[in-house]
Amino acid sequence: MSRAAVAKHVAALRHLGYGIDARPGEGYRLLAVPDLPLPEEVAPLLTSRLWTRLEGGGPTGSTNDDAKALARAGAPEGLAVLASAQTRGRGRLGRRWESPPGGVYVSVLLRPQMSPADVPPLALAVALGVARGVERFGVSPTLKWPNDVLTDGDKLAGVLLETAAEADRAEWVVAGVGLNVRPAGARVAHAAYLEDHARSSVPLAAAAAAMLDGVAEAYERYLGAGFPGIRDAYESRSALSGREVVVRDAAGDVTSSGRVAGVDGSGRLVLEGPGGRVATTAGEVTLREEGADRT
Ligand code: BT5
Repeated sequence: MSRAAVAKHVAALRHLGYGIDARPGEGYRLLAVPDLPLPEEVAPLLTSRLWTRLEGGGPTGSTNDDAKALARAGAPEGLAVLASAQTRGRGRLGRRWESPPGGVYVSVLLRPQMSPADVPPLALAVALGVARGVERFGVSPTLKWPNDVLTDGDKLAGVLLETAAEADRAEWVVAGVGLNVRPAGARVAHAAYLEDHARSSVPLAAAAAAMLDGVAEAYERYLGAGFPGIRDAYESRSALSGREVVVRDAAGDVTSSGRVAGVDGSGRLVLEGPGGRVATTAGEVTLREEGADRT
């Protein structure tokens, strides 16, 4: 490599936030690595082979939008778009996902060979994967059906699944995860932060890699054995088991209520109510003993 080429790469790395000392006649010295989920930092930490292409790492609008554009352009399964902050982070049903610096925002592109009906439980698999991934930092998250990862009842991470399907086959699935690692300034209401519960500080690249490895493992188990393959792992972390809950639809109307008996082999939430057992495929769950404003 020519000197000019090296200088160009060094300039690009400095632009990303790397601290690099240059001494004429001696060479370069790496002084500081930016605390960002940059592909260059995340890739060496990954153990899963699923993630073959990492993109982004800085601020963006929404990693789900970025990944969806790449999905439509034909990108293969195994793409992951990373961001350090988002200006248009989205939750489900048009809700906002607060995405300040100090969090990790990731969207992965999956192309599972499955019918569209088998796609929604993937949100549970992804949430489980995130929980298992961050357990390596000494945290023990719980799962709130369908897509929340909690610690002490507050939301550590959320999952947003978006998909395109043909009549009998999913074409692509973009699974977006927002994970709060540490607060940057004001705390988000009812948010939990990984570093508040971890053994030590967590670099954002390490958080991203843990999440990606966890998601890959849960996804592969779901592909291999369906929801029954991850059901025990999901149930053992469920924050809802045995709790009295109310389920509402997108319009806010109550669709069912009762005591949570568990999650069935299709990933549905099973409630025991006055009229017997009811399985729910979608909805917003609120604990009865909490205020209705808690998610
Ligand atoms: C979710 O929605 O939990 C899915 C969040 C997915 C975000 C990721 S980030 C990467 C990718 N790119 C995107 O644009 N999105 C995905 P939902 O279940 O609808 O929860 C949304 C609710 O969570 C909001 O209405 C708030 O009450 C709360 N909330 C917003 N930001 C939060 C945060 N940072 N931490 C905890 N709770 C938050």
